[in-house]
Amino acid sequence: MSETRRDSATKDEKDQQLERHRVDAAGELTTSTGTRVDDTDNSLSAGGRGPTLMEDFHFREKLTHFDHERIPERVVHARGAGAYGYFQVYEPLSRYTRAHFLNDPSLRTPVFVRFSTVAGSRGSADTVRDVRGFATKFYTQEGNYDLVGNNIPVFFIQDGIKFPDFVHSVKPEPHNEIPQAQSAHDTLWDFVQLQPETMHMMMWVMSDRALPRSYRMMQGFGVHTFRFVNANGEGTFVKFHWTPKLGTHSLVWDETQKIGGKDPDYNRRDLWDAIERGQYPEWELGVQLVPESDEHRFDFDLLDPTKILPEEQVPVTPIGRMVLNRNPDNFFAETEQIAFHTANVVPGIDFTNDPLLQARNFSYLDTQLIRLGGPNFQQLPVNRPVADVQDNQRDGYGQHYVHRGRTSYFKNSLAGGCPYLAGEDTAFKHYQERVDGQKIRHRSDSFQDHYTQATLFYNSLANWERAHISAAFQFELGKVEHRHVREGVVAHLNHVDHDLAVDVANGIGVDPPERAVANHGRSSPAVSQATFPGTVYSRQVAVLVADGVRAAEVTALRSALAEHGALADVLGPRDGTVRTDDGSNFEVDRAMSTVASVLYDAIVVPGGADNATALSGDGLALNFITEAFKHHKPIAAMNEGVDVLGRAPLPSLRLANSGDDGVRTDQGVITNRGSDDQGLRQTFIETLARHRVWDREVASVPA
Ligand code: HDE
Repeated sequence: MSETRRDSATKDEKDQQLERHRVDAAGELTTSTGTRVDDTDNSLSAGGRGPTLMEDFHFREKLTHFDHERIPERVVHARGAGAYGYFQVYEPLSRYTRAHFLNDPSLRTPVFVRFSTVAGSRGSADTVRDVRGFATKFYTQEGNYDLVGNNIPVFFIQDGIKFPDFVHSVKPEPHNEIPQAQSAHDTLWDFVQLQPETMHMMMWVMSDRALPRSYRMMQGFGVHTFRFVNANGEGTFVKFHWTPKLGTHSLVWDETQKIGGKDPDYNRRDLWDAIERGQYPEWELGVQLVPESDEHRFDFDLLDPTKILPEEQVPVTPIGRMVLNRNPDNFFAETEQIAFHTANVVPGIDFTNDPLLQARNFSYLDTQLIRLGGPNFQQLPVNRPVADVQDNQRDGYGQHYVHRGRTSYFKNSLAGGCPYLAGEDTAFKHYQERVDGQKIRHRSDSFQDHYTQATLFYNSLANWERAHISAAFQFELGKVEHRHVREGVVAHLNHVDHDLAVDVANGIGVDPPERAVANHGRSSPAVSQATFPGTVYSRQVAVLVADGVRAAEVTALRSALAEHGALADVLGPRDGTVRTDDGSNFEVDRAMSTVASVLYDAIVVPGGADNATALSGDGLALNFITEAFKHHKPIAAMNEGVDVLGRAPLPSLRLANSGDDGVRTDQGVITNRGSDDQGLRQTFIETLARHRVWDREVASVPA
């Protein structure tokens, strides 16, 4: 059955609940109390040129409401985008957890997911270097469960009491509020150099993980070790992993910065468009399970959120699948007002003593009280559980329920004892962990190793991934004004990997350090993005055309891509049509000047003699090709189109020559002259599926 947005047959419980709150524009204009309004353009005044009268209640209401339209943005994760969908478990997990939604494979639990950047304001660009939030609200029949994760499996700090310090350091600096949504500034790196527990996370943030190609192409992690609890009250440690069906893929740094200007909504738009097209993003949920008895089996502390549990030690078991298939109707009402809280749990899922998680369990509720203006934010449509709510909470700003009766206390006899206490089988039961200790302010010794896993991460990466990390450190530290801060970070890097530290030091003009420790040589290949499978599904290809294009080549390419779910945008010198080589008209999708190479995954130049001549003299078209090459994107050219590549400032490549009949591929540049169009299309699609051509030599390309 197709999963269309408004097909009532497929409406899940959450969608049906929201339906009661949806409002469509219709009928006559009114005030907010329903009085009909026949003029909303002219305020009531004493004469045509006289003062506005207080009596104009419509004017006052309109302006007053407008004046109050903004709420505080989230203190972190202010910029985001979200969508609805469902989660379905594969097999019952009763051995580990009693959570109902993880035990009934026939059940589709409605979800809302909000993706976000962390440091930037609500209006900042999507493609900045940053961690991405990946927060999922499961509207389960036992209440809302929030899995509030990130796309990086570790965190900057170990104890939540450091969170304000960390966030103050990464946010724009307080004296001039510069820079927006950037980590490349003195205060962040000063924090880092004085807080070595950040080093593992900083390696991830300097990696390509911080530049996702799409929200649909990033992993998600619960970060903390949580606890599953089964019906017998037995606990199992659990780490959550979301794995995207499309693979995990990133942009390149230069590209992200250009997209920031060309389309600051790049990731938001991508998510929205994919869902509108019916190309629903999908993730598999996996878990790493550790028996309680193995708590101390590892050379790091399971409670330390700056550590991963390497997949090679404890494999990830897939347990279910999530599909996002419906865009919100209203950004503010839904995506902005959704309120996540790590302490929103259901029976069968519990916390551990991870000190970061413990702090979060305080902070998220607290933050919603100020952000959403009072204690009734759970009544906002997007936040309402589909499970029945029977609390004795009353009153407060924006109370929406009309509670009837005389009682709002427990115990009562006047309302027949309702609501009464839940039974053993339905109530949340806190895991009965034995705790005893002295009250101390002291970080456990088991939290003190800050470098081993930073090195492990670095060792696990492909050469191109490592090169990106080094370049990122050089860029970021190159913006830092204080020399001692640069030196401090290099000193920590020297404990991660000496060669990396030397490379970075040389790039930022500080003295390369002496070798401090030997690299332990261990790795965890699962963390490398080079290991992720790819697909062309939903990839965007730009086809550059001008008058004289051989339209048959474009049409054949477009249908070959469509067969695999990829999209071709035909870009012309102007909107409308171009003439083809046989004199007919061919419709273009967009004018080349309204988009940019950075918004596409690959570029194709079709043949046609006049087409090639026109594109060869078009600086914009040549810029598309040059930038795409610089950003490691597949490029294909057919017949005369091959000549256009020769006009772009690329390194010398083995391109198809006239008289050749066959496909040539050199560094992901695929060309043919002659009849083997199908071979070209196939090679192009295979190359596109690999996302980028990382072994390409791009240093000399001026873009
Ligand atoms: Fe958050 N975090 N956080 N965080 N966080 C918030 O809650 C906080 C942490 C994460 O799309 C805030 O509603 C503290 C880790 C996401 O609405 C706030 C600490 C992880 C989102 C808050 C952390 C996250 C938030 C701001 C350290 C990954 C966006 C607005 C103890 C596992 C949720 C809000 C959304 C948002 C506090 C650390 C992820 C202030 C105190 C670790 C995805 O409550």
